[in-house]
Amino acid sequence: MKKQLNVGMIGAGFMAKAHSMAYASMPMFFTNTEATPYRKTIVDVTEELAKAAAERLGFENYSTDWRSVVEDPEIDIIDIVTPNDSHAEIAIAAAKAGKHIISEKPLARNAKETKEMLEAVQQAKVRNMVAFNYRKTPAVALAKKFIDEGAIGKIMNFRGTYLQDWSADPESPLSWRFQKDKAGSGALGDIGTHVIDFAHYLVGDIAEVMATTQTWVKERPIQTGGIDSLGNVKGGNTEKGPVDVDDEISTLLRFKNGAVGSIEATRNAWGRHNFLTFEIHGEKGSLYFNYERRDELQVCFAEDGDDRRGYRTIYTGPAHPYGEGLWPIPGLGIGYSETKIVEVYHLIEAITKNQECEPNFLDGHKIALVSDAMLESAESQRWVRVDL
Ligand code: SOE
Repeated sequence: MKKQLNVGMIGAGFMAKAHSMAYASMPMFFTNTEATPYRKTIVDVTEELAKAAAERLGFENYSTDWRSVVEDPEIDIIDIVTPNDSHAEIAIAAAKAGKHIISEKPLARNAKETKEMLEAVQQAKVRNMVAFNYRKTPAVALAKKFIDEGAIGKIMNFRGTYLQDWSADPESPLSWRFQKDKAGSGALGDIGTHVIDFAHYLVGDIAEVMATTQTWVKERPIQTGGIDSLGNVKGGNTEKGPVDVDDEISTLLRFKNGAVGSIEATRNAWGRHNFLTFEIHGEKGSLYFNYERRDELQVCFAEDGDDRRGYRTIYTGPAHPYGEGLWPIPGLGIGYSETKIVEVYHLIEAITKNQECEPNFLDGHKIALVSDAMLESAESQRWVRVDL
């Protein structure tokens, strides 16, 4: 019988669904683990909501008191899927209670909070992971493998975008994602941080940034009911409230290793749904990835002859990262779920093998430092050094 690691999940929205699905499915995909996750207790704000979440997402127990779940000796892992303003408080309490932690991204609202979280997990010596799941896409991990093998040589340029359109409609409600005190920032924290994670994972630490931000829709209908409405909810509230975060950010980058690049993020790009991309140019070749075609990595190797050099497409499958657990032939295709399943697999492996999680709270903290520098640069309209 495998060891069972009990999960206490704090929050019961969109990400709770994604994480619960991954806990349930991971043992069916990755059969070689020493332990399996068990959905023990879930927390929501009212008894009725918590009970419904437990039934829907397959948890044994439910609660309205996250502190009692964090203190529960039967719980091994605290999974934080609440809005950004509560990540720090929950993670610090969980670390003090000796629990391993996975937190949704961004790790917190700013680097002051992420620093405190990092210190807490380091002091408590608990495993800690931040859920930048897109680096768990096989094609992205394949890009990392090629870079580490030197297949494209020294990197010169990283060009990353994350474009969505669910908030382009001005009637899309004022959820917590548009409020600075709850979210920390707008498109930057919500989706731009995924691209910063790609940049750090694939190229190296960002040293300096020059950014500009825009808030296109300055007020939105106040959200009624639920905690996280993405997109237009027909027949919603007519009363409006102010948006005090960025809708869009465009940034130039200088990396510590000399590479340069750019990042753009917006949730107001009509026609772009989850257009998360990178193009990386090295001295010996280039790599291109677009999550909207997530099974593919485009590669161009300079050493190919003049008459055949050009981008070609590698369709990921069993020969590529995570292929041992995912589907047995290329072409069956992966989705958002599989990135979350690989994430849980790595969390369980890190806990049982006593290894660092990737990405961990240190990575989440570095991303927060870069994000803070971007906001400072947008304010001052100058290059800002990242204080890593
Ligand atoms: C909303 O923009 C969102 O749910 C992000 O918060 C997630 O991180 C992203 O993966 C999908 O879009």
